[in-house]
Amino acid sequence: MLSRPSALPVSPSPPLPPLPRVSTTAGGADWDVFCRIIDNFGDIGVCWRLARQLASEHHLRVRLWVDELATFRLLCPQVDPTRAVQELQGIEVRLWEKRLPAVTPAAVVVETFACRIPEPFVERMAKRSPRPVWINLDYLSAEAWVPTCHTLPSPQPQLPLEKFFFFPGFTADTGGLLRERDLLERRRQFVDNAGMHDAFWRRTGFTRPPVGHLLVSLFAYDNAVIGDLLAIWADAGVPLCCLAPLSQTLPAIRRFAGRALEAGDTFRRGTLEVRVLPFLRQEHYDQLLWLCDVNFIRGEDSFVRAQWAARPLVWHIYPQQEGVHIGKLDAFLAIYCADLPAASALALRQFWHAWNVGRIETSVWQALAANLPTLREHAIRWQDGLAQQDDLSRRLVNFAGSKL
Ligand code: TRH
Repeated sequence: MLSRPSALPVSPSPPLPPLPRVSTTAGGADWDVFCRIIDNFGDIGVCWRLARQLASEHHLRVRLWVDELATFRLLCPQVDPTRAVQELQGIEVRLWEKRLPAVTPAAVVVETFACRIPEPFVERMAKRSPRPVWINLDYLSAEAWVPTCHTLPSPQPQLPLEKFFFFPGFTADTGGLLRERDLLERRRQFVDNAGMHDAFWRRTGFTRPPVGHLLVSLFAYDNAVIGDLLAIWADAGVPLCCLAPLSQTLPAIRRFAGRALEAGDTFRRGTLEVRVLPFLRQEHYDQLLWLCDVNFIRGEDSFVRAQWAARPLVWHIYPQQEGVHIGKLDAFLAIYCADLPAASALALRQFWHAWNVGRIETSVWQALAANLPTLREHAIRWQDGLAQQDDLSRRLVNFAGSKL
């Protein structure tokens, strides 16, 4: 069971005062988006990104319900965890409490990751005229069954409502991937602008890494082989700067360093330099991915962002019972490696498996490192291919529009 943000070494916030009650805008919302933060950041990472796109690119009045504001604030420091209703970047953010206020459901209601909207709200949806379009935004997967289930309706036995299942994916016959309209242009501008790089390093409390260092970002779940990999990098004889934002990797990094490291600290051994970064706001995390030569990412949202960064990536997939996640890992490797030269595909497969099953040999890292030039070109081609497709928010708006 993965540990929640409270495990992260973040300064304890003062006890929360009672929540003020304020009424909503009379006009209500066009879209309701429900987000339950199970564990980690992916749920809110995806929902906050979607809500902003629906508002800024599709000019919709969005009401985002979140059951845990403290975690939300880590990704978006403007969030005020003491407020039950607040306006953020044109979005009405509401604390999802046990009893929801009696608001009128929006024309489109998005339940994310099967977070189960409270019954009373669903009953109000059934009484609303016209009835809302009810969509469950599901988890991302590259598995072959996804296109066959995408947009399938599921009639609700007790209520005159249908819920549609909307699956993100990598192909035209799925829901696609979240990609802000200006994302690739923002990346292009950042990558070519040394001043913006310096601003990034200053913001993280570091100077620019020495030229010639391989820059590797490290965001993963707690993983028994983190120490082994750091040791391999320390003895590799190739200068490598590992940039680790605060996450579940920190305990293993501390064990390797043999001392307590905090955000802002640097640790060196052999040819390895480890920098512990603060947990970055979402748009700054993108910049880290754009700056690095290899990105270790996890879960769902950072996995997608690393693909838009067009750099070689290593995916630590969300562990599931009975190794189900390895099937999902292989499903993605099958499409990602399809046009890769055999040697590079083998190196990538072997390293991703080693990283996810927890056994890393020096030779497996050396093979991946030797294939980085090819993997770099491939990452650019892969991103180009994905960018030819409409993004998820566009497909979701079109789908909902077809049901309204
Ligand atoms: O945090 P995650 O492990 O979330 C997981 C996954 O989404 C998984 O699929 C889901 O089942 C589980 O939650 C419930 O990984 P993910 O999806 O990459 O989300 C991390 C978010 O945190 C992403 O939006 C990027 C953001 N982030 C920052 O904003 N700043 C940072 O410094 C870092 C490291 C991440």
